Amino acid sequence: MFNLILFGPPGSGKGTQSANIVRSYKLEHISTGDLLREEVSQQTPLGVEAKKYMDQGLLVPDEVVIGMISSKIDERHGARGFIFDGFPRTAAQAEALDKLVEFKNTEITLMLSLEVPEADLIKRLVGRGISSGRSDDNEEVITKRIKEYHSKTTPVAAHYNAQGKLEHIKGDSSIEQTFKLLAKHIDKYLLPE
Ligand code: B4P
Repeated sequence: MFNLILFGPPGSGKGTQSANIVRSYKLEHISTGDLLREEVSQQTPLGVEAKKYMDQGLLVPDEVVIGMISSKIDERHGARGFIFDGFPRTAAQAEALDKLVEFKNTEITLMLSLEVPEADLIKRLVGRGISSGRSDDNEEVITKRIKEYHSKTTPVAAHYNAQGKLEHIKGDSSIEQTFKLLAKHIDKYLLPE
């Protein structure tokens, strides 16, 4: 199995590039952001709880997110591999993911980290906020999300770097160009279908 973590700050293009990767490599896509937004829109108890954090630009508590991921992996057994988009976002989530995949007799193959300057991130997310109406895409909340990323999420890259699995990708060129850079790394393990 090929299991990829697509990593990077808010607005770095994880969701955008996941769609391209899934199309080419037929991996199962697990996006904690999408799963949480789905829970919020359906007003489930989990969604009502998660919304309080998301609207403030804060991370949703680890136990909520980890439980959600575990059941999604189980639902899609027999997959060629997974792309984890927006997960793990804390050291505790990374440890939980390593255990989950080990339990399923597989492991994380690779982490690709999208690097984009902060000014570009803010510009992209403000733009997305205008077109999508997402409640966490206004300048005040975006600044908090980037702060949260630096304090809680960047240690996750060190975790996979220590395992020799981290690659940095320049993510500030066009969507097509960025995909080509990502594909170069994925092709070492898996060919497009
Ligand atoms: P996410 O849904 O993961 O979203 P994101 O980080 O904002 O965006 P992403 O990097 O996917 O950017 P995108 O491709 O859309 O998280 C939302 C919230 O959910 C978090 O703040 C948190 O509260 C919660 N959450 C999620 N996972 C969690 C976890 N594991 N633990 C705890 N809480 C969690 O791109 C952004 C914009 O840029 C788009 O408009 C796109 O069109 C544009 N764009 C992309 N690539 C571009 C390029 N190359 N050039 C120009 N524009 C580009």
